[in-house]
Amino acid sequence: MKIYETKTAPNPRRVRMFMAEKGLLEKAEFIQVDLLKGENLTPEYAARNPMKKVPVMELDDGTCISETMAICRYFEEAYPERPLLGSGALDKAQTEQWIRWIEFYFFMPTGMCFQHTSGYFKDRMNPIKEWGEECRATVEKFFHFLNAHLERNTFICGDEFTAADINAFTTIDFNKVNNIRIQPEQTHLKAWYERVKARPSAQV
Ligand SMILES: N[C@@H](CCC(=O)N[C@@H](CS)C(=O)NCC(=O)O)C(=O)O
Repeated sequence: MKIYETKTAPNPRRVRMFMAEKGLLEKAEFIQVDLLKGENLTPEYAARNPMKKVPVMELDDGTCISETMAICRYFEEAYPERPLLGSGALDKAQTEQWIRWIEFYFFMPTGMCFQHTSGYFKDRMNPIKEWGEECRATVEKFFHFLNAHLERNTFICGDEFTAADINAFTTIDFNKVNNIRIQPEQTHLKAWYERVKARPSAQV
């Protein structure tokens, strides 16, 4: 199996961390795609993922799956132990709810803030600084929301570490590029962040 990815990009990191938690990193060959050079924009790459994004998982028979959570879903079904997307109907629904909240209201504005304020992809999009700043405010609000939630919870979905923690943790780390960091008064968020950072999977 191959994973096409970019070591510094946040979506591939979500997949690597998910795989590390399940002890699957050895199963894949990781192939680096240079986004700045546009290696993801070639017809050859588009044949793997017409959306031209990383990560992409390519199975040995050539089947390609893109979208971070679709790749994680594959690993969850193929290697159920230990579950990272919930166990049982209610738990799975709650985990999915958090994954979607984090993806839509935290990860997306984080990416928009980066892309629209840094001009990183200005060769392929039209950055709108005001939109980037609007997204920054949304991200900062979510830091507060998570801090309040984590006052009562060890992990995002309660007692068990899940992919929701992976997604929130990698989003917080990526926010360094936006110069958004955990604030001193966000003590619950900071304590949770340190708990997740101590896991070996946080190093990959
Ligand atoms: N919804 C996709 C998003 C993938 C994505 O946006 N990847 C970024 C890197 S984190 C990318 O490939 N950007 C390259 C570009 O936009 O040209 C997922 O969840 O995997």
